Amino acid sequence: MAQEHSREKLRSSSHALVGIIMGSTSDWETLEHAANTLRDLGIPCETRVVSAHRTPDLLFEYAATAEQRGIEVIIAGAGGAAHLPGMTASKTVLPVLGVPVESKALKGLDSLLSIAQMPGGIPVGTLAIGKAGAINAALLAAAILGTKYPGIRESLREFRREQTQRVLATPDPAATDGAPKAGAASLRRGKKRTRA
Ligand code: RP5
Repeated sequence: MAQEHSREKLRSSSHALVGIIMGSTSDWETLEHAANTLRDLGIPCETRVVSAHRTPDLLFEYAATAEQRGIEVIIAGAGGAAHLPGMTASKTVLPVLGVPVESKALKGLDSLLSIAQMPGGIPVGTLAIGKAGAINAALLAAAILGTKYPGIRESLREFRREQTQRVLATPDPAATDGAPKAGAASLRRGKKRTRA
């Protein structure tokens, strides 16, 4: 009850605790998973397109003023020559979590390396490429905020509990699907199962 109350309080707060920025509107289909995850946890966030290459002055202004505007964690997603997370980190001491967007040409490997390979002294917490990275950036932001806000820590605990329950509720996907899978069929025929 107290937990629900603090989650509600956070939800109704207009002040964003997490800033989600991305290099292009084309990154939204990835970064929206971070925004949705934060929303589900009741964590207020703001979302902006801020490009390291196309709007460098805006990037500097955003990063330099985020702390005084009350932002406590920044999630920065970009693809290709993904300089947004690193340059943002260079202008603030707030934690910056980088999400490598899956690029067309190199499937996000370029984004991943651009974000992860920071020089010592300016850290960016780099997540996985694409949707999983966006979701995990939000969960990691929640974990960081949870050290200060007990309501967020409890929301995160609840998320984990529900996730575990969902997995345990479907121990055998073949049983719920109805249709026998190739693996099951070959077992019935007495064939050896091959390792994936
Ligand atoms: C990067 O270039 C953006 O983060 C985006 O992932 C990529 C392509 O941008 P668009 O050409 O789709 O605007 O800066």
